[in-house]
Amino acid sequence: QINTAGARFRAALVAEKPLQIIGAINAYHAMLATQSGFKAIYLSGGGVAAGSLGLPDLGISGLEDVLVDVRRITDAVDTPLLVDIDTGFGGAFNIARTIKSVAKAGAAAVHIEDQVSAKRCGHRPNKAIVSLEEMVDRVKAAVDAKPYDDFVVMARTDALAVEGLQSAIDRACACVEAGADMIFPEAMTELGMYQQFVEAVKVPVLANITEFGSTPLFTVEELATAGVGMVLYPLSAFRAMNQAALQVYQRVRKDGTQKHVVDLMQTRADLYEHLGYHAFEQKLDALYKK
Ligand code: PYR
Repeated sequence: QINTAGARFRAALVAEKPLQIIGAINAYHAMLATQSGFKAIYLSGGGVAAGSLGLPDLGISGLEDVLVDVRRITDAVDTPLLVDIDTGFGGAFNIARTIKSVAKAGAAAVHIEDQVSAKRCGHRPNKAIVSLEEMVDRVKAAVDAKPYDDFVVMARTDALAVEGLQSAIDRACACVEAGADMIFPEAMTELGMYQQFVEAVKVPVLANITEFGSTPLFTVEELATAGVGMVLYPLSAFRAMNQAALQVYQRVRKDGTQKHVVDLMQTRADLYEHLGYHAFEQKLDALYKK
């Protein structure tokens, strides 16, 4: 067992090329993802907003909201967790506090972006970004606040949609210069764009393969040819669970029974299996043996 979360994230990146990073909306999903073989997991800002708060991904949620979910996930699994910290939740000292708090809560890595604080989902229109200088200051504050060297600060740029590819690449290079460990070019529209980032930044590059967005659903094999280091699926399971939940709610309401949707459900036996329920029960029986 490698003893810091950041070191475990870096080891995963070496072990798997490109590294698949799968979104886990809560502690139980983190367990399911881990048991499915994923070597790294992700807490989406859009996911915290929608799933934990019932709010859109518009910079409404704050550090405490994210920390609650990070702690729950890292208490359940050792799988290294990448956390979306949006714009860092404020100025230099707020960013420092965010990094320290998220790392203390057990996260391995964060991504911090160059949108204005009243941010939008990366795959929606009308985004606005801060200047390159302001983004570099964010990265400097984040890197300076690292509690240990292996903690990963990833810089995300949303510039493609606002200023174009060259500006996005320039920003990424400036962030690496300022100490960013990895680069997340958001909302790419062509495979070749990733390759240009990879060649320019010389640090691992993440491709966000989110559904129903601006980026085609490139496969791991395709992204490997472009030299991408990490492939992110931020909300895939969340979208699927939402669809299943809505079907169950609507059918139970309409039919007066859940009989027609039982096939959509995880069985009690499977739930207990993935949770390790029986080990807890046996422990209890052993503790309080009569
Ligand atoms: C999100 O899922 O919220 C991202 O920013 C990728």
